[in-house]
Amino acid sequence: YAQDCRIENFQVKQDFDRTRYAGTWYAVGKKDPEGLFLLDNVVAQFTVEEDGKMTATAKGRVVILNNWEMCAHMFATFEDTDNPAKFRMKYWGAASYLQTGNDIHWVIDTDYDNYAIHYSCRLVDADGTCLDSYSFVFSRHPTGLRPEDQVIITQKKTDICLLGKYRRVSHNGFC
Ligand code: ODT
Repeated sequence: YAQDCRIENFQVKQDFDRTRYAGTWYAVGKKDPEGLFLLDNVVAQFTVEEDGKMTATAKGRVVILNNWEMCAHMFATFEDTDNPAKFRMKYWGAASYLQTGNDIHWVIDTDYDNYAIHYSCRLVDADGTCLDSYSFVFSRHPTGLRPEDQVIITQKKTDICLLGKYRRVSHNGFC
C-alpha cells in the first residue's frame, strides 16, 4: 500500500499539556528544511507565561553570510489553534541578521520527561503532502535518547514520512 503522507492526516500528541512540556529540551536529531539555519548545539527552552501562552527561546550554532559562525539566540511566541498540539510559531533572532519567520509547529509525540518529536511544514503541495519540512527530535538529556525512546521515535519518523531524513545534532559546548 502507499503510505498516506498528507500532513493533515499526521497524528499529533493527544491532549498535549504545555505545562508538562515546559523546560529545557536538547535537540538530538534534525531533519533540515531547505536553506537550513540551526546546525548543532541546539537547545530549546519552553515556558508557559502567566496568560497561559507558550513561548520559547532557543540557541544553536549557525553559519551566516556563508562563513561567519556564531551562536544564534532565538525567540518564539506560539499561537494556539483548535488542536492543543498544533501551534503557529512566530520567531525572530536576538540580532537582525538572524532568521525570522512564521511556521506551523506541531508536537507529534512526547512523554514530557524524556523525548519529544516536533514537525513543521513550510510548503504544502497540491496533493496535501509536504514539499519543505523540518523536524526536531528532542531529549531532556544532552546525552541523547534512551533505547526505549529511540524505538518510539523511529516509529514516529515513519508516520510523518521522514524516516532516514534525519541527522544527529551534536553538543560540543559551542553555545
Ligand atoms: O534550523 C532550521 O533550519 C529551521 C528552524 C528555524 C526556526 C528556529 C526558530 C527558533 C525560535 C525559538 C524557539 C524555539 C523552539 C523551538 C522548537 C522547535 C522548532 C524550531
